[in-house]
Amino acid sequence: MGLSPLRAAIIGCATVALVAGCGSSSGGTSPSTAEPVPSTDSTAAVSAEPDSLRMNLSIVGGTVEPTNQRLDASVGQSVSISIDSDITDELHVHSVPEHTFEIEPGKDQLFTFTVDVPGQVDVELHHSDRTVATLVVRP
Ligand SMILES: [Cu+2]
Repeated sequence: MGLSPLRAAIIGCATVALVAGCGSSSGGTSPSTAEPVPSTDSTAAVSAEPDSLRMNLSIVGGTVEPTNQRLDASVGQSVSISIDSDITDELHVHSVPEHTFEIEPGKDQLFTFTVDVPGQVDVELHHSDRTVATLVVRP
């Protein structure tokens, strides 16, 4: 008899409050300088826009670096996370709608998403159980 493939319930906290995060995230607001953001109409184009946020993340030897980053972003801005990892993990972006990316062992895995709803967005590693960053997304 064949076992039906175990489809792990990786939904995670998808059913929990969307923006709240899986774990408790540190709150607090920091005064941010208002910077002029050029408005762009096109959101569909996959291009290397200058107006994009990029961060690097490494998961090596059980250590995640960095963690608990606080990043300012704007609605519609593209956010790229480049990951070096020696394990599989799941990157979960608590935006609305949320994004989930499967991380494989390997270097320079680039995951890109945009956030369309302002607010705080936690970016988490579900297997490592770490909060990588909190995006503060402005309208
Ligand atoms: Cu999550």
